[in-house]
Amino acid sequence: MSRLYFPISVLLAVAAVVGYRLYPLLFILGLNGRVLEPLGNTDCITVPALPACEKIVLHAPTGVLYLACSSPESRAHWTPAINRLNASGPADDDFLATYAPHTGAIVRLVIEPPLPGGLSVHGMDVVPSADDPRELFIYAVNHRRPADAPDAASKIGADSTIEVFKTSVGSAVLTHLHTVRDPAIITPNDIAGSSNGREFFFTNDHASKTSLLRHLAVLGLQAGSVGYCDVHTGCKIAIPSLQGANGIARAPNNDTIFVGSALHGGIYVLERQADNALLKTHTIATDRPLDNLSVDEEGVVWAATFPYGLTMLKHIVNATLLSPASAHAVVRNTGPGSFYGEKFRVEKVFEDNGTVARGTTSVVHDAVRRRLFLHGISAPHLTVCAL
Ligand SMILES: *[C@@H]1O[C@H](CO)[C@@H](O)[C@H](O)[C@H]1NC(C)=O
Ligand SMILES: CC(=O)N[C@H]1CO[C@H](CO)[C@@H](O)[C@@H]1O
Repeated sequence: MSRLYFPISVLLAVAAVVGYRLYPLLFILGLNGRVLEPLGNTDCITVPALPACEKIVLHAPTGVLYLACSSPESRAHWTPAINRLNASGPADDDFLATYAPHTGAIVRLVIEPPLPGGLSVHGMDVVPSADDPRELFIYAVNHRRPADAPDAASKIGADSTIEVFKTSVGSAVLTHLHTVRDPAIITPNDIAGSSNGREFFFTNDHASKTSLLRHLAVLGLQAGSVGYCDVHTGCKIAIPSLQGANGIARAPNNDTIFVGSALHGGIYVLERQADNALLKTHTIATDRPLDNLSVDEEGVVWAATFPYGLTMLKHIVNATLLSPASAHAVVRNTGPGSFYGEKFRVEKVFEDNGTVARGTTSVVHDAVRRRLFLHGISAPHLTVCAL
């Protein structure tokens, strides 16, 4: 009896542990029986001249959008965040651009002087200068292909840097100021810049560029982090061990930083300390994994969310696959619930099966002009919706 009892209890324990690890996996992959509910997707236009823009940032005073774009073909070969490391894939023709929604004008920004190692974009931030708000600092992740050993890219990963540019409102020229390369910049994903053109926080989506453990991140065996850099004094890890660290955005107070988890869902709320370390004060729960974050003029956090994570992963390498998209708004709760610890309220504001907005990784809200912009790492077009 007890001899039989022992293996059964062991089996039950193993099943419980596997189940505990597996449920989040089903949730991440969107295999937990979620049904799509189209929302906010009827009054939209698409802009196919701007494909594969992983990150979009609104210049709130003018309503102009800044975009970090590529091509779906290039993303299929070279997307270090998901281990696509074929450095001899299509030549990198990544670019930064602006889009003026009121005229439809698109401008490809010219980098001066050109970057010797080329540009392979991912996350980005655009911040008006504290000295003169008509001047803008642009901070962009650059996943350079390794220059000395392009054949070894799949083993050593990308030679990732963060580039700092200066431009002015309405200008088509980006003046290159700094290339920041540092051991703390491991697998940079997204950036929250500052108004001095010198300091920024960024997420590392993993803890190594290439390794077996990376592939087991989904089981919690490898986490990302947030780093901090000052172009004069260097970089450091501001907070280690954040599962699925992905999009990063700064609250209007500048000291609260939000980081989205592309793995287990949820938004980490971090507070900046005097030494630029970050302290986690909250985690806002969400019902699905999420990606890039932005904060609008009213302090509402907007998140690109993934109804079906697995379809999303397949879509990055096969852009024609309809990957459904959703967006959520996170509002600071000032009602009675806040007293009991519900500091934030999460509301779904957009959902679509992938025809209007496909594989969305970045969502931006223009609170003044009531527009919602959606774009995705391998999406065929920008989507602009009236809200
Ligand atoms: C996608 O959803 C729209 C309604 O939002 C519907 O008209 C269309 O048929 C759907 N397409 C697919 C491929 O499911
Ligand atoms: C900055 C940025 O765009 N980050 C993420 C957006 O979404 C894609 C898809 O998951 C991620 O790979 C990016 O790292």
